[in-house]
Amino acid sequence: MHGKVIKSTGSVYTVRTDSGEAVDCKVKGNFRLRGIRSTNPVAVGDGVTITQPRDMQPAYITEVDERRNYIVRKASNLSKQSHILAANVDLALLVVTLARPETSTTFIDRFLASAEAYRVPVCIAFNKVDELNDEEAERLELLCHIYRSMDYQCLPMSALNGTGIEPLKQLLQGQTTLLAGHSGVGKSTLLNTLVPQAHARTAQVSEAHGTGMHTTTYSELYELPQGGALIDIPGIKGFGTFNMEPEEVAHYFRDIFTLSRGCRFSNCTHTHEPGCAVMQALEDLKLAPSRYTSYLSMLEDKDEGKYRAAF
Ligand SMILES: Nc1nc2c(ncn2[C@@H]2O[C@H](COP(=O)(O)OP(=O)(O)OP(=O)(O)O)[C@@H](O)[C@H]2O)c(=O)[nH]1
Ligand SMILES: [Mg+2]
Ligand SMILES: [Zn+2]
Repeated sequence: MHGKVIKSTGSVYTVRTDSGEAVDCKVKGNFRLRGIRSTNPVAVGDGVTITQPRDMQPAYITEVDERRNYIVRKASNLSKQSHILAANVDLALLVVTLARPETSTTFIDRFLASAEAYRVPVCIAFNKVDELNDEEAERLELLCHIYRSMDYQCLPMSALNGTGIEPLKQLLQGQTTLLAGHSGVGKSTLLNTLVPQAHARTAQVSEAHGTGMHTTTYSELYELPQGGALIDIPGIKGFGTFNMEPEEVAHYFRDIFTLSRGCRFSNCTHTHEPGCAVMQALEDLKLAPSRYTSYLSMLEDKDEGKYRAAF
């Protein structure tokens, strides 16, 4: 039987078969996909073949279709393994908040670079705009300017008062979209706004630390009423890089990549070389310092061969 994975708890995968039935499946311990070292061999969004024995035995996933794309993060600090967040997505909606919790530009930039590497388009949703003070509102303007100038769509929004929800609905129509971001930024709240029957659990961020409570603990795909689907996942702490050569990192920073055409050396790493157009742009205030900092943090990751959270 063939179907699509619509929910993953890490050990049990719910598959919606092509005939519309939901079947809980397991994966055999020795199941591995060629070329991907990941902690989860199967992810929400995967097309799969399953066998369903008759005698009350659990159903098993026996094969995973080739993926159109997928998006990964490192499984944990210091881990060399990756964790596949979702497969076969049309769009990643990176939900960020400037405060409570704070999403750092390093996190945003690492996510963007990783998505670029895996060819997943990203829209940045700046949620909780109803809560911003004047200083934070100014920062929002600045960040939207930075990311729009490299052609990333930015949507200021509030899942609570409805700001930006209409344009978001239009953007999501007919697409399979991954909701990504830190714990507590409002991913499940947005899901509930767009798919009222989802009834996903949400929880207030911690008063003491201003951080999320890791409320969503599994990944699940929900059909949108207007066509398309949303994949809600647990909050992401940090974002590492994989299998990237130092020269390659710059390819996934759109602004730095464009500037690098002006560098004297084609293998310039933009760290110390003479005639570096990227460092010149930084000096001339034509490149956002936060972008350069994020770029360096990804390069460093590479040098040390291990993951280092920047927050
Ligand atoms: N003020 C304000 N609060 C919001 C908004 N969106 C969500 N929240 C609140 O933020 C808190 C966290 O929301 P969740 O939807 O649980 O966050 P999440 O991203 O799903 O978090 P995890 O499941 O832990 O990854 C809840 O108390 C929501 O009510 C918003 O636009 N404005
Ligand atoms: Mg959630
Ligand atoms: Zn350079």
